[in-house]
Amino acid sequence: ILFLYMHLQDSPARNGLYSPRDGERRRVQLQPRTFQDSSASKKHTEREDPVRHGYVKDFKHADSDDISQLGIIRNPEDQKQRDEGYSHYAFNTLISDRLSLHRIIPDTRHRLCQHRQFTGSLPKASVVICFYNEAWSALLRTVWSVVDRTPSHLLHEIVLVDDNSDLPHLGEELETYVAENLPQVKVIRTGERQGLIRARIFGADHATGEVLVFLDSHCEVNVEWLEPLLERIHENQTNVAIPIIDIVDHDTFEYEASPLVRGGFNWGLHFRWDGMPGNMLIEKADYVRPIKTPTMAGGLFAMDRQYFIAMGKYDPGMDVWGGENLEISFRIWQCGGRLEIIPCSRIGHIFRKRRPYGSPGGADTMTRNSLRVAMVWMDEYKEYYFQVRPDARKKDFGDISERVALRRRLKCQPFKWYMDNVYPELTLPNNKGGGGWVRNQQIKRANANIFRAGHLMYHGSNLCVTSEQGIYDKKSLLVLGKCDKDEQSQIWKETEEGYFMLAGVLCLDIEDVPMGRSYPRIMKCHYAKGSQQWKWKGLHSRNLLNPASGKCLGAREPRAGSHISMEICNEDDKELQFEMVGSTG
Ligand code: UD2
Ligand code: MN
Repeated sequence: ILFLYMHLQDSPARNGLYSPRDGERRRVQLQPRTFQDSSASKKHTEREDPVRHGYVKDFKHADSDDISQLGIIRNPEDQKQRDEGYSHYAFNTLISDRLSLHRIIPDTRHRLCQHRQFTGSLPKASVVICFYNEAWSALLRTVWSVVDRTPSHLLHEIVLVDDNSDLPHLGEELETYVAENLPQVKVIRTGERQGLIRARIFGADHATGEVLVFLDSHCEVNVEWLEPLLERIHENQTNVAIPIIDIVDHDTFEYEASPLVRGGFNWGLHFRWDGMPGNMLIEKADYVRPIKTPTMAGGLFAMDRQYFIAMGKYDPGMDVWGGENLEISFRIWQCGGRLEIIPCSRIGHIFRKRRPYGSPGGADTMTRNSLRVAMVWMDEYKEYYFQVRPDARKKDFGDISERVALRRRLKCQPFKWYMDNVYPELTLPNNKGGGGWVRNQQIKRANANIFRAGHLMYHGSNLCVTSEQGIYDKKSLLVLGKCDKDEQSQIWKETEEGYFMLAGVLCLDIEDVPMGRSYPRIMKCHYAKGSQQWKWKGLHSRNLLNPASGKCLGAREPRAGSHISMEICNEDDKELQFEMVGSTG
């Protein structure tokens, strides 16, 4: 690999590709491949099959309704491909490579979204996709899904921005493939690793469509994904439109609908999903209307290009990953725009368990970037960030004078305005009473109709019910973990109907074991009661009952790391006592 890397660095073809000053599409002179017997060239032929034939040899129906076979390991080579895929890309590339680049995915939109008419005068979009060392099949499936599911009169172009990847297939092979198959696509290269934030600025600078749409390099857009986004921007140039982000399972590649959730953040300045306040979803039509959201996850959104420029693009002082999503969210709201989730637009995204790349020099870019957000946009509220992250106080965040000047020039609102008008649900850390977490019982009275959210705490301990594998991993079991208010895999939303959603994404459920001990786990929410419905048992007791199984949540060993299990309910049993200790109403 090192050899290939050095080879690529030296290769004239590579150096002759697009640099930041040279974004125009042009054909690259082809160099003979010199790594003929490497596995890369072998994969090359395999990779081409899905495009030409719709599936890879031996796997005849690689569409979403029949992907269960695709993970089968037939020989040591398959095993190797799978293992290497996980280590390079953090998802199952064995399946991704076998799956059609044109696979059909379930239409996850609400019924009311179907058969809608759009005005004929929607603006055209430039779709900007930045990538760094992305898997071939995931990148190309992203591109093809856009080509396949976007009316050509709305697709101005697709701009693929290579952020100086060092994998061989993303070099001239990609260039050739695009030249032969994808006339809508232009490939540009940053020439030096910029990180996703500057790579997006670079991509936007080379785009010429009326509207910019940003996508990650491992997405699949769904039916009629673009029209509702464009419609909203067409109505008002200062609307920034966000799709619902569906989940493409990183292990199985199943495509799953996400529930309707909004973007929020916590005082550690981490993005989080918030359940919808109950009063926002009353009529059926509420599930399809634009929904105002305090923040965006970051990766997928549409924005008028001139507006993007006028609003100061992104903060170019931010490196690699993190923070830019809150920065652009605060900026849009505080400077007169509007951030909305458009429920009729759905895009699948592979949520990986870990990020498969680092930053140059291994720097903690998230903290540095968050500091810039705090210093430029948050006024006195930045103190709450420092309360949660005292270590950040002494860290370097570079020069922010241009962003401060931008804020002044755009005459933006103070952060307090944002808190009061856009995100009043966010409570301050340690507020009132100073005792850390507020007991949920009190919150419930104040907001009788709204779900409650917070930690599901092992009664009287400092241990909280925690997902073992993060918030997106379907089937993850639960363990006791030290309570941490920034830990998304501990934040449960209890809805009125008795569903417990972890970070607003997956639902508390139980394993389907007919006899013997069973364990709770998190699963896709189906909202059909059954094993996903829970009930606090008795008046004063704190047993959490799962009526479908007749059992209660329990922890056999009251120590961090031990698994939560389902036990015979017993209101006096200490090991079965839990309570909600919450933050927001
Ligand atoms: C989320 C966002 C992501 C970004 C990030 C915070 C979604 C679905 N994803 O994390 O878009 O806002 O939060 O910063 O909302 N990339 C580069 N150069 C780099 C590193 C990454 O071009 O140095 C590309 C990468 O290949 C990918 C995109 O940037 O296409 C986003 O990166 P990610 O997928 O690792 O971020 P994710 O989804 O964990
Ligand atoms: Mn991503």
